Order: sequence, then structure tokens, then C-alpha cells
Amino acid sequence: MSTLVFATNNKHKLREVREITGNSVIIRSLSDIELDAEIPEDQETIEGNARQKAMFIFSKTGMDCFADDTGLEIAALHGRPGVYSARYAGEGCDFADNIKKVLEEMNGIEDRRACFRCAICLIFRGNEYMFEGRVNGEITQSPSGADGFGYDPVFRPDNHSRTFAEMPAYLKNGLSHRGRAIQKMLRYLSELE
Ligand code: ITT
Repeated sequence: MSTLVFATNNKHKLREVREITGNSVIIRSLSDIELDAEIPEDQETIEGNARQKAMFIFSKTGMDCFADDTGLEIAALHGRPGVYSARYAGEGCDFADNIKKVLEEMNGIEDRRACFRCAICLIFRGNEYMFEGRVNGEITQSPSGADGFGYDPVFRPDNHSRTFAEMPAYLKNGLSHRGRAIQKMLRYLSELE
């Protein structure tokens, strides 16, 4: 079974990825390997950021690892917040600030189509691989639900009546951008082994 370091400082992503991978790989967090690092992510695309984060941890440790970069892309906002999803409302902002800014910008806009895109960069045995996952949906009029994280309370996936934050974790993970990208990575790893 492969052991992979997950290059993230986001504890919500870590929990989700462990739920998605189950017993198929061993996921080690940065704290598991006692690496306290501010990981750079200043690229202009989510693929670029995923690669930058994974390469940073690989260059420090030489261990098999992967990183996830995710963006919420809203059609009426020309793809924003996109690659700026984490700090959309400014430095030091929290999830609630970001949601408030998105809802303000979407005020009065009828076209509420949006998608989450997740890019995963895997560095395995010194080679680099990229996997993508995407889920389409819409931005709700107000936040709803207490599960998940980030923009989950205002994102309702297509063909569902609940936001991601109103769903149990297994349901979100079964159809989410991250769930899809991680499943692709797991399939690839199982072919390599
Ligand atoms: P790392 O780079 O350390 O992994 P991060 O929080 O900076 O963590 P990203 O840049 O990939 O991660 O994510 C940008 C933001 O997008 C994140 O802070 C959340 O607000 C949001 N986000 C990411 N995944 C999400 C999800 O599954 N549901 C809702 N919002 C999400």
C-alpha cells in the first residue's frame, strides 16, 4: 500500500481526503511528518498552485506526496473567486467573510451557475501527475447548513436540493470535485502498483 504525504495546511481537506481514500492508501499529514511549513501558492492557475505546493514538499522531503488546489468559479463573476478562493475577501479573512463577499456580488443576479474545480498534483516515485475533478451547481441566495467548510453553505450541486454543507460527508465526497479528483488518483495508483 502506498504512503503519501498530503501537502496541505487545511485540516478540512485532510479530513475529507482521509474519508475518501479509506484504507486504500496511507495519508500522512504535514504534522505527522513534523514539517511546519508555510507552503507557497502564488501561481495564476489552480493547476500551477497544486504543482507548486506538491513540488515544495517533495523538494523538502523527497517523499511521495500530493497537493490539492481548489477554486469556486462563478459564471456571472467571470470565473471569480477561482484561484483567489482562499483569500477572496482579503488577507486574514475567514470563510464567513468570503461567503459574504460572494453573496454581495451575486445580489440581484439571476444566473447563479457555478462550479468547484479541484486540481491534484501527485509526485510519485519522482514523476509528476495531474488529476482534475469538477462539480457543477449554483450559488444559493443565502448560506445553509453547518457541515463541510469554505463555500459549502452557498453551493448547491446540480440535481440536489441541499447545499454541500447540508449533506452528510459521504454524500458530498461521493460527488464533489475533490472526491472525483482523488478517485482518479487512486485508480492511477492502483494501475501503477
Ligand atoms: P492548502 O493550500 O493548504 O491546501 P487552502 O485553504 O489554501 O489550503 P485552496 O487554496 O485549495 O486551499 O482552497 C481555496 C479555498 O477554497 C479554501 O480556503 C476554501 O475556502 C475553498 N474550498 C476549497 N475546497 C472546498 C470545498 O470542498 N468546499 C467548499 N469550499 C472549498
